[in-house]
Amino acid sequence: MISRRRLLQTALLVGMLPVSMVHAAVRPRFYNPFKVPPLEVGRREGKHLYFDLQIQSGLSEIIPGLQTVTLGINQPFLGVTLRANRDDHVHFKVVNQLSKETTLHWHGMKLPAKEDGGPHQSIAPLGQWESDYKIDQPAATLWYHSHQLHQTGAQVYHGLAGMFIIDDEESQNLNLPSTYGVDDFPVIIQDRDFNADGSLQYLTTMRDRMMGKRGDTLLVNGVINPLLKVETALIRFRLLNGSNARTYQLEFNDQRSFSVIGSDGGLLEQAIEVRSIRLAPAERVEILVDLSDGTMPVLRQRPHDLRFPQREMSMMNRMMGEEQEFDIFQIDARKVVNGPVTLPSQLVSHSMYRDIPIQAERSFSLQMMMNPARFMTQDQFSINGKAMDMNRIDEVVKAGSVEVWKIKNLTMMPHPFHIHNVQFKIIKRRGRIKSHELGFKDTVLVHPNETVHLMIHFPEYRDAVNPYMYHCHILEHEDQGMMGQFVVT
Ligand SMILES: [Cu+2]
Repeated sequence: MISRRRLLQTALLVGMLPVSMVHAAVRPRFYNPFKVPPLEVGRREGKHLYFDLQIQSGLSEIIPGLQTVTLGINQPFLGVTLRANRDDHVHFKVVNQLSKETTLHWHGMKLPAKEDGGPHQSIAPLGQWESDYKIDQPAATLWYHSHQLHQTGAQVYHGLAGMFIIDDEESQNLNLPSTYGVDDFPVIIQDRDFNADGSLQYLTTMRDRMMGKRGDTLLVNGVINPLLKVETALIRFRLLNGSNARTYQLEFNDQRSFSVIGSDGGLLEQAIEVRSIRLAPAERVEILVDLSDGTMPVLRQRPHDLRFPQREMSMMNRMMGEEQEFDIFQIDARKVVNGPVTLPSQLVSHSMYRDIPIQAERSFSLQMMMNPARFMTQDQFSINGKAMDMNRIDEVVKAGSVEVWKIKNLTMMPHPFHIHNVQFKIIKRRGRIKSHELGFKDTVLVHPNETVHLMIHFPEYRDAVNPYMYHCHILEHEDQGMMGQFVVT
C-alpha cells in the first residue's frame, strides 16, 4: 500500500512537484490539473436521445510513472458525464467489453424496473443491454454505476461509476452557474488504496469486509491532488460521494461559508448557507461557492464523529477511519476578475404529495450477523433478518401510493440506505433535519440506534415481475447481503 508520504516522496524523486509546494501559504499546494470528465450529450432526434456506452477496461496513470488497471465507461477510468433534459426519451445501448458480467444502474432515476440496471439486468461478457425511458423528474445530479450482484464493490472501486446530470426549464430560469467545466463542475470524491506496483488494492482485510473498503488516497474525478483554476467568481460544484464506504464531513480550509442549493433529487426550495456538510456514500449535494476574494481554498474532509450517542464506541469510530483528515482538492481563483456576487435565495417549490393519504407503513431493520462461522461468506449483513435473495420479493408496493418507510439501524455503525426509483423526503430523524437533508433524497445515512422515517411517493411504473432494490450503499455491505427487493404493481 502506498501512503501519502510515500506518494509525495515518489513524486519528489521523479521531479513531479513544483517548487511552489514549499510555499504552500501563497502558492498552490496541489499540483495535478483538475480533470473534468468528458461530457456525453447523446445523439438527438427531437425529444429522443441516443447514447452508446462501452463498459471497458484500460490502463490509467493515476500515480506518476505507474500504470493502474482500471474500468470505465467510454474512457479507461470512470464514466463520462451524461447529460439530458427533463422530458427527453433516452435510449442507451450498453456494450460490455469486459470478460465478466456487469450492469449499469441509473442511480436516483424514476423509471420502469426493467430499465433500472440492477442485478436482474446483468450484461454478459461481450453482451449488450438496451435501456429506454422517459426522464420524468426535475433537474438533478444523479449518477450511474455497476450494480452486479456481489461484485458492485469491486467494480465501482475499479471505476464503473459516472455522473448523470438532468436539466430542466425551471432550473435554467434561475440563472445558476451551468456551463459545464467553466462554472459548473462535477466533483466525484473517492478514496482508494494502491499497491506498490500501482494496482488498486481491494478487500485485503476482514476490517474492509466488515466496515466497508476505505482507502488512504483521495481522488477527485480519478485524479490525486487536483488543482482547479477558475475565472468566474461564482462556481457551482456537484459533489458526489462515489466512495465505497467512507462518509465525509466537507469544509474549506479557510472556513468560508458556501451555499447548498441541491440534494440527491434536485434543487432545494431555498439555498442554505453552511460552513460544512456531511456526505455519505452515494449522496450528492450541489453547492455554490463565492470565490470573488481571489484566493486558493482547499476542500477538505474534517475528522468527524459518526457516533450515536456521542460517548460510545470510539474504538469503532477509529476503525472506520472517519477520524482521518484529508485534503480533497484545491481551487485557484487568483484569476477571478468579476466582483462580489449575489447568491440566489429562493429556488424551486416542492410539491409534497400533501393531498395523498399515507397508504402503508413499513419497517426495515438493518442488521449485522457477526457470526464467526459465517465469516467470508456473502451474507454477513441483512435487512429484517434476511440477506439478499434474487428469488425472493420482500415487499409489494402499490403504484402511485405514498408510504412511510421506517429505517432502523440495529448495528454499531452508520449505514447509507438507498431506495431505487424514488426521491423521498426525510420526515423524522434523531435531531434536526438540516441542509441538504431537507431536499429530495434517494440515500439517507442512518446512525446506530436511530430510526429514520421517510415519506415516499412511488411513481406509476407497474411491473409485478421485475423488482427494484433497496440497500445499504456501503458497497461491501450490499455485496454481503444488506439488500432487499420490492415490486410496484
Ligand atoms: Cu451498511
